[in-house]
Amino acid sequence: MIQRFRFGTPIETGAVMAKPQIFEAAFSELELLEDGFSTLLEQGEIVYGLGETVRGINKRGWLYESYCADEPEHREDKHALYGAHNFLLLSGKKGGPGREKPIGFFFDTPGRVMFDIGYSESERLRISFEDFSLELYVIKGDSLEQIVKEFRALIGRSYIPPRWAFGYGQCRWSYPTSDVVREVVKQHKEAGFPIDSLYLDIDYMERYKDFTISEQSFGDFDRLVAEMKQQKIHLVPIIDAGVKIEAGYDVYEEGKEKGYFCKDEDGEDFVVGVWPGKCHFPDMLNKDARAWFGRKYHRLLDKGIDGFWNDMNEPAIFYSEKNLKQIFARLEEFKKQNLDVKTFFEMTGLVAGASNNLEDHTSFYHHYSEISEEYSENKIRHDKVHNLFGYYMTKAAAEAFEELCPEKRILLFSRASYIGMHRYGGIWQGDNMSWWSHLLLNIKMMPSLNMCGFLYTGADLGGFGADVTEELLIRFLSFGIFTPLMRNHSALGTRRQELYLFDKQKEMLGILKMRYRLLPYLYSEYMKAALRGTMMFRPLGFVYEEDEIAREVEDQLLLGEEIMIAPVHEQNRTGRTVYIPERMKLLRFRDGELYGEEILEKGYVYIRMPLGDICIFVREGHKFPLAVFGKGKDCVCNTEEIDYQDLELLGFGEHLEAYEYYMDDGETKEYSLERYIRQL
Ligand code: MIG
Repeated sequence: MIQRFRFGTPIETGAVMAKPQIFEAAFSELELLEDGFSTLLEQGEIVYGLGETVRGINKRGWLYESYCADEPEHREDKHALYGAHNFLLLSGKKGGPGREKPIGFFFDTPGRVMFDIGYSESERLRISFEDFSLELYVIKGDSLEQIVKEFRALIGRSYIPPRWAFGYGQCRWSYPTSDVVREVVKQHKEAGFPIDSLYLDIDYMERYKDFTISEQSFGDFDRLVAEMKQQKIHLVPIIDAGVKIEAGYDVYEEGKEKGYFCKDEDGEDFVVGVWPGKCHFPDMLNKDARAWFGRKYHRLLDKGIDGFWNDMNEPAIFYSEKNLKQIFARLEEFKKQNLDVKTFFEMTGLVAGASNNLEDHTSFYHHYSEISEEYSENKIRHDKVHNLFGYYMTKAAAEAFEELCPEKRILLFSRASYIGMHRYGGIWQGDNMSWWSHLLLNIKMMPSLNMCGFLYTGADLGGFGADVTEELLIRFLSFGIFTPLMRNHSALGTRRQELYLFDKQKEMLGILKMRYRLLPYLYSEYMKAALRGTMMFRPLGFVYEEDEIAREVEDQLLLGEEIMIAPVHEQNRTGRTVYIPERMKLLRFRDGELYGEEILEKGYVYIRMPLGDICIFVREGHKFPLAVFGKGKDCVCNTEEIDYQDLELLGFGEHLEAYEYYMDDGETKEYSLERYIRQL
């Protein structure tokens, strides 16, 4: 059951599909404060939710903030990452003194929200708003899953990518020329690695101008796309949020002429510095600007491109022209001074503080077409709607695709997001590091994101910043084979992490092979989760609600109804302790082949997992499908070569439930649970 309450004068966000009637009875689920809400948390009560954030699956014990941030340091002392996902799910201990049943809350507002989850007071949850205006949805149900399902029905069906987007993708900031792209693909093929996509980072553009192609480095772009297509490789270019200010650049000229850019106080186009130098932000909240920006993607679609990633759309700001002027003026003063401890750090802080400066957010404005009826004008200051920018940039692209190629699925994912955007695209988990702790973070984020509707997601495998090691890369891949987005990406200046550059290629190949064998299952699970509004990845506490140990396990996940995974996420380990929440069968794979089976009883058990082994734990009474690569081939090269019909089934138990296998054409939008599910 969903109850809707309204506080203040909420700004529309476009998160929910249809708003239920406002609930008339007095609001009593949370205590009302001047600037938000509060409630006591009982001992052992779990707080799930918040999607893309730092720390655990259980969000208790920290202060989180919903304010989309260009945050390259995903450390546990941070409060916000790129997304704003204001959904919480409280799960008390069965038979505990507090709330008898689980309860969900969606705080729908586009501005800043603070979630103090047992930080200031360990037994208290406090949610406060910079602007206490919101639509609040309270969701009650008997189980966590039921609540998630109702919430997901409220916010609408998750984005569905083309099936090829479940293949392995390789990225690097940057592959600087089309010949380098060719070479990277060639190397993968020669080493026998299956691969479906190659990502283009900012250097394919001419001076970082959106929707242009560098004549110098990618002059043969059309030929490149054609060649890649022949090899079944999809090229996926990046699109940035800022449009370069440059006379004669048509996107700039048009946007300026039509008034489609965000404005400063005086109504002038607001100037920010990002990659290309000085830029304007297209006003993604203005529907005409959005339609205009979205249609620009056709330039690349026309060239045969069928996937995009939207970056820097929190939006990230290196500096604003206005602030930079002030900084330079202050530096002139510093120049004349004898800098002491105070003034020296003031000076360095001044420059370092230029990026993503919050003052800049209060210096520009949107013309928000759908702001809500209560507002007499459409003009709104950016900070009030900050969390919608990336969402509406992605919506711009998705709506244009709907118009330009309505039949075809286009791959689309974004860095910034808000709930609602999950209908238009996926997200990648941003600039993580080649750190072991970030592999663990990746694991923990999956179910939290799934609750909020984000199903198509994954982290930069191997880690984006810092230097990877072979071992970390292998462990990242060993988990990454289960995530819908499986992309290896790394930053400029870090160690290269293309798989063919390492010694243990045999292990890596075996892991990738396993990904492709799992594809029918992963795709089927994805589609069912999208079409039914369920989660592909669940924390153990969702299923074993009464098992106190299971409720605390955060480095193992359930995938679908059938299997559990327990990745190694620490260095120099040849195995790990796994909590088995019910009798299960361990299946051990190497080189993509099953080579060991073991029945495990409930409880803790140490499992050997040497590099290259993939361990899958099957729940009793269940089975799941794997692709078979026969006909003289011990591996496939891409998602197209997989036989999605002739499958091997692996299960555990005497009486096996039929597996509901969903399989459609993977390209068009004719999804249908009735038509495409078969019982295996
Ligand atoms: O701040 O385009 O998260 O994936 O490689 C760097 C360069 C800008 C940030 C993205 C990252 C991408 C990088 N971009």
